[in-house]
Amino acid sequence: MHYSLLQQSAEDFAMAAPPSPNFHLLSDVASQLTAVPSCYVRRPSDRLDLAAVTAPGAAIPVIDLAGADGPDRHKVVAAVGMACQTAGFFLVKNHGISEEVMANMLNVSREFFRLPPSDRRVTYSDDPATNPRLSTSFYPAAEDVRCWRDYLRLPCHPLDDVLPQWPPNPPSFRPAAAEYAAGVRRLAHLLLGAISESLGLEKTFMERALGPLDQAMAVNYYPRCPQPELTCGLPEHKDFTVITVLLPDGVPGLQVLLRDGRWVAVEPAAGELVVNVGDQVEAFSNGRYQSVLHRAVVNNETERISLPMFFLPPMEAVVKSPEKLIDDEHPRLFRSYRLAEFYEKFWNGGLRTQTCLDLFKY
Ligand SMILES: O=C(O)CCC(=O)C(=O)O
Repeated sequence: MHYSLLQQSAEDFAMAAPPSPNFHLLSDVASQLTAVPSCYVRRPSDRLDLAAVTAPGAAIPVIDLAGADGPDRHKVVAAVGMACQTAGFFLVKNHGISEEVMANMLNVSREFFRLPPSDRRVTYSDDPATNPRLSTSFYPAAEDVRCWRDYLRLPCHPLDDVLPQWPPNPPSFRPAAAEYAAGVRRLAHLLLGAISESLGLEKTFMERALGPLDQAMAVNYYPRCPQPELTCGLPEHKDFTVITVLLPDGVPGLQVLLRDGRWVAVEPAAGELVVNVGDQVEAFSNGRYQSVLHRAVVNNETERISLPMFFLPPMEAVVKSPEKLIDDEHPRLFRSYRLAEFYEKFWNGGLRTQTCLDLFKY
């Protein structure tokens, strides 16, 4: 199948009807491509100016969470509040997830994308409502140009209910992913407590107001790309989450837009996780903390894997900034909405809706 696919022209590649559930996957053909098919080529005006990207540095703060439950908690809370207010992205260390658990998660993700298509046994779907799903690009139905990415999307909560739906192969996938997902959930509670306190609210206020957190992971797989300057792993976008916690594999690729308009590369040290504020914290905090544009670039040397864990309010939650955060200097910025409404608008806009939250502004 792959040979006939490669003999097709680039246009055929874009337009052909799927003869099998795995037809669409870039990872099945990328290693045999010597040029980027036209369906992945961005318009010249949309191509990324990679030479203008600032090298990683102090712009993305590193927060040591070791003291989060001790007498120095106020320092951790202040650092988290400052990071949310400035970059909107930060790195965390001493976060409670062991290097072994993170390495196992990365290994099983790599192994998953190396399985022959017939062994992946997960439903291929372009429908964001299908979970788990193995898919490609971002949302092919709403895109003119595809992203150089495949991904596996896994619901992660409640673990006992969702685990039987996860891929059975490789056999170590489920135990490794379950241990990692449970660890990141503990970290998310810690971070939301710190964010809530940094806004002058009780530690549990934000989580109680938003409802029991939903949790889903993406296993992003960006194959090596023969012409990375023509395409993009994921174009700039904001996350519709409360927060996102991303496990990197050490290959550079994540870039974040700073408040001063510069793009900066994010390159965490070994063991660090990347955290970012999503649209729901922006709405809840009445704009004090803002969701930030970020993107993933690809390269012509090696594949890259990234594992964002998305934390969301439940679909029926009403997202609304509390009265305590509204005053004459901070008038209410967003109308309240149900998460389900936000979710639908986000996916229908594809990544072209970089700022879905604008649709809810007064
Ligand atoms: O791959 C990355 O570093 C970024 C991933 C991302 O932004 C996403 O999956 O939404």
